[in-house]
Amino acid sequence: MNSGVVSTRSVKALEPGSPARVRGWVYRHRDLGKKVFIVLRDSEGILQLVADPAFTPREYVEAAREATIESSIIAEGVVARDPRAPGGAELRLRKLEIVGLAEDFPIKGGEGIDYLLDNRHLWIRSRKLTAVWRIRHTALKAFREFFEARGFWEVSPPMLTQAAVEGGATLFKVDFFGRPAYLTQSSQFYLEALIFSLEKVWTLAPSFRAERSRTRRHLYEYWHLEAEEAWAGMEEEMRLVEELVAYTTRRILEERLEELSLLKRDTEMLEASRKPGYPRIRYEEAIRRLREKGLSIEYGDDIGADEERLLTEDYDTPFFITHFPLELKSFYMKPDPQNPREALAFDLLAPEGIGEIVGGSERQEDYNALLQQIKDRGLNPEDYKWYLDLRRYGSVRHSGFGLGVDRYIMWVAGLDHIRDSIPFPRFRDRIYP
Ligand code: NSS
Repeated sequence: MNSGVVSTRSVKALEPGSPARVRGWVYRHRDLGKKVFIVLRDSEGILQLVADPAFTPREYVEAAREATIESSIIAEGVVARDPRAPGGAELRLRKLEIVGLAEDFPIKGGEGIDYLLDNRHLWIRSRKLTAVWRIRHTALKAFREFFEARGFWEVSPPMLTQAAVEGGATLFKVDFFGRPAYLTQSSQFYLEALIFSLEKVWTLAPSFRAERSRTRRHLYEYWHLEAEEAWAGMEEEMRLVEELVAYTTRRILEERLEELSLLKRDTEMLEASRKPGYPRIRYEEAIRRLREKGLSIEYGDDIGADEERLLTEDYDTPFFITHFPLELKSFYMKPDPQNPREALAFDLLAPEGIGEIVGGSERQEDYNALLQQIKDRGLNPEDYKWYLDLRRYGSVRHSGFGLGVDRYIMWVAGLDHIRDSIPFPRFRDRIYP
């Protein structure tokens, strides 16, 4: 099947004069009359191919001439050094087979965003987006390595649910055989149920939020990395989060430097985030800083995207905000015994204007207290019956968090908009491909 095909990357490691066979898609095409230059793209990169009557049989020079942009081809030739070629090497063609001749490719450069989104299924071939998918792959791999090394169990919770985790306003309703069901906002409650047997669990799954606000960091469907630990308090959970983020960032710096450079990502900024020990400030302190920066914000006000952006000016690495007023956070969080007006909750904000990438907390593990918290929020305890049950049978202190994978990728890859962190983003009020 492979029949001696090598990648564009490995061709560059071959000695000049070596024969090589490659395959991929026509990325650039230049017809100079006598000679034809093709830049071939495969999953590893690009390589210049040269068809020249001086060394290429006539029929293959013609095939090279006819190979349109995005045609799939298989080519054979001899490796030569050429400082003008991308990567310093080229392949002098002996043979070229067009596998699938492409029609006039609808993306030529310079198109508007709506046109590009309509053609997302073709746009995702771009080198820039391909670099993002490769970075994303390494992040997903690192998440799994991290949890595996720490003895966490990977579990598979459902996406169709009965009740809100993070407030009713952003629920997507589904017709479940005539009864309402919802697309999950978070797998947290199911993870909480699983800690009573597995103790430390994690999952990577989609979450859905019908967000009213259209911002460059919100998707309707996003990938959520969530973990939950029995016997752990907020402090241990924050350490786990920073170690996860530092580890993953380090892996990406080790494996994906080429992709980061193709994206023109300033990696010096990322270097600072390789190690855990990220700064921590309390909500109170965040409000004080925002006031110093000239905002008219009070204790008790929400810290939204704009405020977060201002706070990120003070740091080069991710940093935590902790101890939010209870009413700003979800009903299931545990109040701080030192100051019961504040929740044992934390957010991790990424620098460079990105803002919140992780939300986590210690959970209320006491049955009566949780029931009261549900009632205080005007929620119906009936909807949370099974969740309350978890507090009736061997309840323990426990904590967990959720990391927005797409937001994390947006930060690491230095993207302007979250839509480019994922191949087929769900982010406007219509579904593109
Ligand atoms: O709402 S969160 O802050 N927290 C939870 O859902 C908890 N139930 C998680 C847990 O403790 N198991 O969402 C967590 C993260 C948040 O920090 C963002 O990074 C991301 O999920 N998030 C989003 N990413 C992209 N688009 C949207 N709309 C979005 N909403 C949250």
